[in-house]
Amino acid sequence: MAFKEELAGYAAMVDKALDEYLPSASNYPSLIHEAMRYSVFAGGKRLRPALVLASARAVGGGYQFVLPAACAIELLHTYSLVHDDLPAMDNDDLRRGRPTSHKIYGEAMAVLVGDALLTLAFEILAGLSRSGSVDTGRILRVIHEVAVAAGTMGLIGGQVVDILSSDKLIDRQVLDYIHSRKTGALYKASVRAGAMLSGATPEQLDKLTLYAENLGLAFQIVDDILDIEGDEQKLGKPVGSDTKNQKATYPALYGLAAAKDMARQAAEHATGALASFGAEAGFLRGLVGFVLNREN
Ligand code: GRG
Repeated sequence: MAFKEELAGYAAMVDKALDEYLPSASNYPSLIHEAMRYSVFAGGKRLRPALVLASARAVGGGYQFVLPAACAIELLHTYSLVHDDLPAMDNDDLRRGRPTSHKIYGEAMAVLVGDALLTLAFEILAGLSRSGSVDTGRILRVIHEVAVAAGTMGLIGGQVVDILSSDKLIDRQVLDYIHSRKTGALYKASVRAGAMLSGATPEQLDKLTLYAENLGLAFQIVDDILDIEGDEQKLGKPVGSDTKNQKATYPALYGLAAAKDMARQAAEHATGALASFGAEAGFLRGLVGFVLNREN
């Protein structure tokens, strides 16, 4: 199956399950449930849940055992975006091409939407034990893994260092720190959760971890490049002409051409990490090309 169809298939599977997990807006108090749904169903690419499902497949696991974890990680990702957009953080009016949560529902509700999505994520992860078909030890390890990825050594740590670094010249080490936490942590938790729940061997887990780290890096460098190219096109400047006065990004530190090379290299390392996997890892391989060549 072509990669894009496979991604659409994963996204459909995840959307259906998310629709079942999220309380309907008819549940009192309806405003918070409506607002949670507004952000979750706003057209995200669903890359992280696809990573959970595809990693399970890569190690011979079944989707039904990891689908809850895939949904939990997407909810956690959406929480981070809703909070990141708040006036106290990035103060963004648009996300995924639509008004941000606080623009529609107000700041207090947007804070609560994020809190509710994060809480629901862990409710769903803990609920993995209810079917009785997944080993409890594996479930606990996954809950721990996702909590660490979301916490001050992961997503939140990356956001803190990003905030503390704004308007400062930062070096490669700090830039890597920020991105490995803001982007890499959830990518890594996604593949590891899918693989761990499916009984991956330690060697498979190490390789998938290396894959996710490099995929996350490629994703972030491409994100920086897309930001610059988008801004320059809006301002009518030649693409690549304005890398000096940008906030710290890979193209700002190294120039556009070198940043593109770095993204390609990270993509090669990601693909290389999958060398010992068979055809079952086809989607994970396809995702590398998708991330490298994406336009949004
Ligand atoms: C508020 C705790 C807290 C953390 C915020 C995720 C984040 C940290 C900030 C968002 C801004 C940003 C550039 C983060 C890096 C990760 C990233 C590129 C997120 C966007 O991911 P996509 O493109 O989003 O997968 P979609 O909309 O497709 O789900």
